[in-house]
Amino acid sequence: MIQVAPVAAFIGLGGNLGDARATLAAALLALDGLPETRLVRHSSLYRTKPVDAGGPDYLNAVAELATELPPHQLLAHLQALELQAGRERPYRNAPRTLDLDVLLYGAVVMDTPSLQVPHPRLWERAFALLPLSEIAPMRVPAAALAAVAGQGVERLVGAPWSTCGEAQCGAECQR
Ligand code: PH2
Ligand code: MG
Ligand code: MG
Repeated sequence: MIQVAPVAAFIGLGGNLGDARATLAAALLALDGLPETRLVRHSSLYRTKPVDAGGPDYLNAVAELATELPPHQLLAHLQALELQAGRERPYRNAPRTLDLDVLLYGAVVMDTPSLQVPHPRLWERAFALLPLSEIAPMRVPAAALAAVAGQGVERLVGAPWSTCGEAQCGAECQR
């Protein structure tokens, strides 16, 4: 039997069609249910202005997974979850019910036609960097945050948005 140590993978969640809050909350549970994978923690929910895109404001968040899935298998599962959530791709950056992006996969750097890690636009996007820095401050230099200031990203405080056990997390999800 091959033993594989789990890797910390950070997944960006986003959506701006339908009940995005409910869709993102369901996506967290679905991520926790992936094979060889556990949801470790997740960020608050953020309301964000569309970047390089039109349509309604987005809701965004970031989740940390501990996974033994290799990067491309993880990607395939994320794409299946997007489809299950009714994701359509009529044109680039079209409004969507659910977008699940691999932002970081451990310390892996890879550049393949279907998957680039770290996400190639991570460092330009406050809607990904702010929630990432909330749950993994060591992975986001202060200068990177400063570079994306003023992009119209609002952290939603108040009622818990997920049913994973811990509310505005940062703390490990208790499940
Ligand atoms: N995703 C995009 C393009 N623009 N803007 C916001 N605010 N949030 C997103 O998740 C987002 C976007 C392409 O994936
Ligand atoms: Mg995306
Ligand atoms: Mg995507």
